[in-house]
Amino acid sequence: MITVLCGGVGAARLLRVLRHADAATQLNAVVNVGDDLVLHGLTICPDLDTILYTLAGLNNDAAGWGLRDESFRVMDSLETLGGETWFRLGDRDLATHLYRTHRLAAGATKTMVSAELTSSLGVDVALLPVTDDPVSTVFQTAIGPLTFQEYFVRHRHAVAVQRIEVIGAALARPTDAAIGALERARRIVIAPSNPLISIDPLLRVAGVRDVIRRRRDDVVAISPIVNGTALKGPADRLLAELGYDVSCVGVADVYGDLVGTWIIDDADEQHANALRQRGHAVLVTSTVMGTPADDARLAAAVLS
Ligand code: FO1
Repeated sequence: MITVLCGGVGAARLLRVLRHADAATQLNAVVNVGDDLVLHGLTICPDLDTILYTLAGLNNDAAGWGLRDESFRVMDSLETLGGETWFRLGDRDLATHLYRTHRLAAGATKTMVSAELTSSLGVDVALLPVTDDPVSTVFQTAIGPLTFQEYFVRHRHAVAVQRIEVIGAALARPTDAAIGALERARRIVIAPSNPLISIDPLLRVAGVRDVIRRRRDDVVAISPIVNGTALKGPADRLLAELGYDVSCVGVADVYGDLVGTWIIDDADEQHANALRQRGHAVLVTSTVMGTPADDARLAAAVLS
């Protein structure tokens, strides 16, 4: 059993690579829910849905979110009515939000709904929200507080961030399923998601860091920063804005003493000693996913 701490796109791609490399191992995804939002009265869980769609083979790989072969007729009609369309909800994607919202209104938890959705779409990875309690990532910026999607989508993350808060995290409790997945896994993997806006919000849920720290020797993290840049999204700029080194070493400083082994890219070989001096083991390999050979190499590094 392997448990992966997940944000959105980077985690979804890693899970797809691991699933393809080893069909036998039970894979658990403990997923951030700080991106979640209620819009048009619908509860939307972007990180859970990105992983669900990617593992179901239904995702729009180029966009990094939503479904392939999608249409936006509802959004176009909503635009005509003068409704809110800055957060693009595809016609088929809406079915997921309608289903989840209906089930939550009936008293189901996000954990239960995630299990129903993975079952309906034939996904054999356990999709586990880190908590079923309300948490919300908020960015304190030069133009005032922004919710995650206001920052990421509405303002295209083109605004400087002074601080990141996760409202509700101190009162939130990790689910029993998430704790069980973290305690029973032979290995815990921190996916190459955005360390500050996807993984750290997940770690701030009360009790999660303690569970992971106890398992430090079995915790492996893949750096999302390669050669000073993020493969996707604003992770590199955010690290700089919040005073971290824009490298795998800066990411190691975000996670601190949770990580036993860092897997870094060949391009970052020169940082290996700094990581070892921080008490981490280091494995240098090709960490950029994309070709079958690279995917197999990364999977072998994570699984071995
Ligand atoms: N990202 C965008 O940049 N623009 C969008 O209009 C957008 C809509 C959207 C709808 C559903 C969903 O699950 C994700 C969506 N995303 C969109 C991505 C979203 O911002 C994610 O939170 C990020 O990918 C970070 O995980």
